[in-house]
Amino acid sequence: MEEESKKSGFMSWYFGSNLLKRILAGLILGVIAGLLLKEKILWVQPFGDLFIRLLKMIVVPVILFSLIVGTASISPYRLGKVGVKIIVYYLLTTVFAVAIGLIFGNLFKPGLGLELAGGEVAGVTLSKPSLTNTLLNIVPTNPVESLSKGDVLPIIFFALLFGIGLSFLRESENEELKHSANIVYGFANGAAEVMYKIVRGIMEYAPIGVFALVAVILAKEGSRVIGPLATAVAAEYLAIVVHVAVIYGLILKFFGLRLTKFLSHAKEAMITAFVTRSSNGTLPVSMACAENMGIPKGIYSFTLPLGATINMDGTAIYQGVCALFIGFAVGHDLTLSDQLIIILTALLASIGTAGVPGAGAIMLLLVLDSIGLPVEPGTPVAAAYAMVLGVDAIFDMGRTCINVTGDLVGTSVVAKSEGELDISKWQ
Ligand code: DAS
Repeated sequence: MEEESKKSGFMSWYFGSNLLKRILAGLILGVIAGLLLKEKILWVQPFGDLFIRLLKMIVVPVILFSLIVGTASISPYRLGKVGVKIIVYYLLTTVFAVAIGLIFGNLFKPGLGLELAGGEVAGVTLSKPSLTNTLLNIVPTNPVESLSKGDVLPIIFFALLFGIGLSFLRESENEELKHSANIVYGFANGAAEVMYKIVRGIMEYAPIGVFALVAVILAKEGSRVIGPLATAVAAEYLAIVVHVAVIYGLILKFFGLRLTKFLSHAKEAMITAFVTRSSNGTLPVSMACAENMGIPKGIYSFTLPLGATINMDGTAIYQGVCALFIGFAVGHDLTLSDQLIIILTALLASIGTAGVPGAGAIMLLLVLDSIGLPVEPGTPVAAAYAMVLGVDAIFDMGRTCINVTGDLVGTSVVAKSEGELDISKWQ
């Protein structure tokens, strides 16, 4: 198992860094081209807009199928105490994660004063939905209309209900019903895998898309955007450190476990997640780490795949920081009500985020929509989103590492609370 996990860890590292190196090269070349060529490089704008359109194209189908499969794969009868404990843990830590992301975003105020000029639609008046309406609008009156309009929050709500309903039918005593449910599940599972394949294909285009987005931003706005962007990245990583040290540290301590011992056990999964930027791809390594932590397979084989599907604390932190960055960059102050909406939508967005590279940047579109900052090509919001997208690989490495870390912390404390943790592995 150890040898297997080393191989899978190495293979993920090799292939992950390959694309990663190309994306980082696109980023650096974009900065150089933008600063040196200025308006002479603006002709590449369509290649950047194409990247944003590809991401917007895939949001709805990725969420729909990944959530249906993720929830339908949880056996309602297996949920039991372990299932309830791990889902409560996942939801609570994600809410804390968004809050910490917002705290650091408000502390650092990345993008404040940028006042991005953007395109000809800069004067668009942004409609700001109230918190009550946002909560009510989560329940779709017509799911098909929500799908066609790309209203992502109602789609998440409907997909969760559909998946839960499907999970019960898959365990039905009525053989005919059970057979039909498994056909639906098989279709949804196949469709989800097709969507992940398309996302991986879009990520292959990322080096070109990132180059174009960054070159245009720097040609238009100059080097003044580098500082605010670096501040946003710093805010995310500091929020991550606080989340690990404080939230995970206190949770582990409450269950009589040491954070330092946990990190020594989990480091391989954390490093693999960091370089591959894929929770799904890191799953085999996470399971090997869980085995070495003295957690029984009966627990981690349920909690880790579930966590890779619905628990994304790092992504939640990223959504909080970057929603604030984009608000500041376009001169749109986010009120307390806006930030409460961000906590709700970032929680749902992180549940809907697929465990593949770049998925969080796709979900940021949803969070921005929910606070009246839609990403429409040519607008200041699109320019600010392009900046974030340009360095997404750097954001993604950190957030994916924490996504996986949170899954392993939850699995450890649930095993401990069930009295099924081999404590000799923690001495
Ligand atoms: N890269 C995703 C993951 O695998 C997270 C993200 O993009 O936010 O967890």
